[in-house]
Amino acid sequence: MALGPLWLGLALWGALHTQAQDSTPNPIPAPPLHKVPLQPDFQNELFQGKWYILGVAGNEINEEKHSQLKMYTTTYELNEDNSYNVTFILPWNQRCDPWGTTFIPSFQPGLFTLGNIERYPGIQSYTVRVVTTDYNEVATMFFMKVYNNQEFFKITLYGRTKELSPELKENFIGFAKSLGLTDEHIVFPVPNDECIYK
Ligand code: DBH
Ligand code: DBH
Repeated sequence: MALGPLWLGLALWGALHTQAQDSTPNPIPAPPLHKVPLQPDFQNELFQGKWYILGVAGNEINEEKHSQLKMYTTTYELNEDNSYNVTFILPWNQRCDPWGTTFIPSFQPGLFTLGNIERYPGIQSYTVRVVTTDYNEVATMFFMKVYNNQEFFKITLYGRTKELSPELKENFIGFAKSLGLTDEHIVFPVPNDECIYK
């Protein structure tokens, strides 16, 4: 049934967040948006395809809890109306759970909101910003959501391959810190071969 993976994904997503909420009663405040660049002249067609999630940092990310986070992939496919279908396969508990969502273009290229937001209980707003990308090697993304009146943000380092140079990782750490995040909020998912789209 088509709804199956989605609901499963949502349930897992919810579980992750409920867990995270407990540990972050006073999250680091979300940065003012002027500290978060936007990729100039964003080319939505070139951005399509598969990306590996090579780094994650955010005010809900906790090194202790997420240090074993497995690398996963996310795939962007452009629809005719310029929204993206975004699909993931999350490696959870020895299973690979596929799920997906839609990013709807917002008022500038490279800015998106989450489609069907009413399906995500407690999420009041969700925005996505392509911070920087060269399309064929690396991208940095910024996600911000308002959940039960609290602001949560995260940045992700995407790579077209499973490895990036140490320099690119250092840049990512530097960017995370410029947004007020500290080392314990930055994780580099563990490479693995499970659940990776071929
Ligand atoms: O790309 C991502 O990592 C991502 C995008 C949208 C994500 O982890 C998510 C929603 O939960
Ligand atoms: O997509 C997400 O799951 C997400 C987005 C922004 C998240 O988990 C977060 C901030 O902590």
